[in-house]
Amino acid sequence: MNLDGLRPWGGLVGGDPSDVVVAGIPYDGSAVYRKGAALAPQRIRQLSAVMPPVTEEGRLLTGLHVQDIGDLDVGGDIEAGWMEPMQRLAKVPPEAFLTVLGGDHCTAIATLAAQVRRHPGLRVLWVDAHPDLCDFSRGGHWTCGCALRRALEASGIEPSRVAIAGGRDYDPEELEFIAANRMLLVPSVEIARDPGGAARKLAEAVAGDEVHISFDIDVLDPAFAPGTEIPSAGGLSSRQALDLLKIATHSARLVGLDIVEVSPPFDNGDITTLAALKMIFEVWGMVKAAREASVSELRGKR
Ligand SMILES: [Mn+2]
Repeated sequence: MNLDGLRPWGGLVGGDPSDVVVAGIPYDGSAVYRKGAALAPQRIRQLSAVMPPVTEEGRLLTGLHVQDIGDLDVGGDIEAGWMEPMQRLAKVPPEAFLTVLGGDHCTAIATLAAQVRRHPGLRVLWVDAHPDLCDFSRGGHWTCGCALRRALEASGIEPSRVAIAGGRDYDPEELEFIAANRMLLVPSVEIARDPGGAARKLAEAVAGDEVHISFDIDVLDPAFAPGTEIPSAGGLSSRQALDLLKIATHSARLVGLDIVEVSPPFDNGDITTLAALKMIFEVWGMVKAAREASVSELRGKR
């Protein structure tokens, strides 16, 4: 792909203060099936140059100050290494919308622990084919199947403050944990059968609160996102995922997004990386629209 003359992030450049802060966590040591997600931050950044600074609804993103602070190192082992990147992310001013590029889903341990420090009342929308709620999975406590379970422990976020969207592959232990902790699970099949109803159910769960979206690209059907550690059939189209995010977070205050499990070595013509970028740019559009609305509301009150 010829990227000559194009600038990263659609040319949206940083400023003080920043509206958006981007960081990468190039770690895939928790992947048990296929590694490759460590290469995602670099590829996502490279291809961010092809994105126009305009949303799909024609809203301009120009004027959005995006600051990319580069990659954070967790070392060779997330169990020993999540604390350092967490502390760096926690220093990002709470007014900035945090965008983290994984890495496998265990990078969310650092991301969510930082987010709850920045936003103590945080709720999480975990968008994923898998709940990642195993205590022990595929030979370890810190493998991808345990990502959310470890993230809850590391962050102290109550399980009931997490809503899971797009699930379709479960270990029995995960369903028990979801039931025992009264977590909301809206499976892929429910989203496919009744997209509006499923999105509204999620919207009710997060309305009025600060919300972080943890977006595992494997929530998309492998037809839309083949470049991932473990493709799972029966997933969402990218269209369904975009609509779901928009409706589900409409009455919430978005404070962060992490996109994980993009695996460039298994991608096909970069369609998975470009799908991840579409999600990022549309979410930024939602953030910008919400900020502009609150500014004009303030002006109206004056
Ligand atoms: Mn996951």
